Amino acid sequence: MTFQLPALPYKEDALEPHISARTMSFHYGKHHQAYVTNLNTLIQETDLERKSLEDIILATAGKADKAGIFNNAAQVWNHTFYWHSMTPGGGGAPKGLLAAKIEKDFGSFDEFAKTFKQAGVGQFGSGWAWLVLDKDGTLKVTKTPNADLPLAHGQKALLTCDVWEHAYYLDYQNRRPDYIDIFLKNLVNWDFAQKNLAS
Ligand code: MN3
Repeated sequence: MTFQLPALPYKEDALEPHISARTMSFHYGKHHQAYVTNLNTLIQETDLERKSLEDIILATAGKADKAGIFNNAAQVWNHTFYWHSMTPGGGGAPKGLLAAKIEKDFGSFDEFAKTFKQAGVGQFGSGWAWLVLDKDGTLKVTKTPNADLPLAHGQKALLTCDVWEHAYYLDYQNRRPDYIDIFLKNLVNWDFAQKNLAS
């Protein structure tokens, strides 16, 4: 099996002015593509070659001698998930079941937003901020370093924000907190998170 770069769910300039077409062109066209290309090279003629992306991630998570494969497979998954976590005209508060569950598990939407921002700002170096459904059935905010992801910890991902510098540096330079504010205010795709919760 050869993995392909999945299509973006919108045009490269669709998230402007919040995320520029220039950032999208590098982030999607160069970074995401490189993870796909590297993964295909690394699994060639191994027993992972015919497995799904999720199975490759689960088979290599936590194995030091498979770190290269894990990192590239997880980054392919993470980026596809991140593109869908945003939508033109997104942001603000969710509605319906997800809104009720956020209120129940975090106390309020504002408390969730504060915790999510803290996770993204507080991730030292590269990584990801997540809204997940944990094993005990409650919603949690987590952060993971580098390529690590909820799937490797038995959690279901509902939403993610990429906090690697390549996600925001061209548009926000060192201002990661501003990028996360904009992500929450103008970009979050709550329909996608709701769909993930229901699946
Ligand atoms: Mn990235």
